[in-house]
Amino acid sequence: MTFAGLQQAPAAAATLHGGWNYAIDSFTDGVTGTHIGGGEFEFYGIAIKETSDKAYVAINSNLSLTGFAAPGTGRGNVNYGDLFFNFSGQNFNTANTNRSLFAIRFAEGNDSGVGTTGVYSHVAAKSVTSTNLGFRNLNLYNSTVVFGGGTPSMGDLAADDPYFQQTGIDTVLNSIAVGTKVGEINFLTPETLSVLGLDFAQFNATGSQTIGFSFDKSAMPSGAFIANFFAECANDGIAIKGSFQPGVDPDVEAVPEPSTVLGTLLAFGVLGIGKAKRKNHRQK
Ligand SMILES: [Ca+2]
Ligand SMILES: [Ca+2]
Ligand SMILES: [Ca+2]
Repeated sequence: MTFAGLQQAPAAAATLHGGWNYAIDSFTDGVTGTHIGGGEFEFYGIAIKETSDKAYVAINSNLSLTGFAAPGTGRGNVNYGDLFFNFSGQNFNTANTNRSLFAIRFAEGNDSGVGTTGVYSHVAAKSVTSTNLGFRNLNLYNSTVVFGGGTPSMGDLAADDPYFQQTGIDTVLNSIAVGTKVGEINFLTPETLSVLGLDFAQFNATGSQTIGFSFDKSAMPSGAFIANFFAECANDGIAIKGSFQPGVDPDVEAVPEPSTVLGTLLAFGVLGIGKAKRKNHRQK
């Protein structure tokens, strides 16, 4: 039985497909000026995949990695905020107070408090909405979307989920204030993402931009997490529930004692040269 007029959110829970864990956002909760839904700030989805040692993140959205040019805003553009990972099981503000958040700065031109793109631990988060023509809190954002005929969502979380503070002044903590750099990120082309099995279109997530990058899982803990990011203006946001298996650190795994390496190399070297010489002699 269906109810006419009752609009269903695109996806209510994390969805696994082809090794990617997807969170699909509302397609009608991006705010661009007075326009609601489908504009410059519409986020469609985020997906995360892991191998034994790498994690992959992909974002489908209408916002380019250079941001939305807007004179007078922080660094002259309204960009992506930073991508936060919370393994603590606590809500965002508590994890932030405890400095247990991890975060990734992936937009080089944004207002992040850390100097370079990469993975950070012991992160303290800040709000940059006021310097990016944005919403002072999520409650105002949600009401604006509803008033404009859209359906607000936070991907795997409801729009008003208490995981995030909903009210107050400048409470959308969307940017890294400080953190300790623990890893680099490597950007991936849409072609590489496609080879890795990424397919947002199966969920009708067809934003103009697909952004992807990888990082070493050794930079983060294993276990369940909630990850999220907002636009710097909080004109859209999305969260995903996921988990990482314990990583296999390739550097630790395959490094025998130096003396053993030297001995092995010498042994193989001598034997190898001997064989090659004998072979050459026979061929001549
Ligand atoms: Ca959206
Ligand atoms: Ca900015
Ligand atoms: Ca959203």
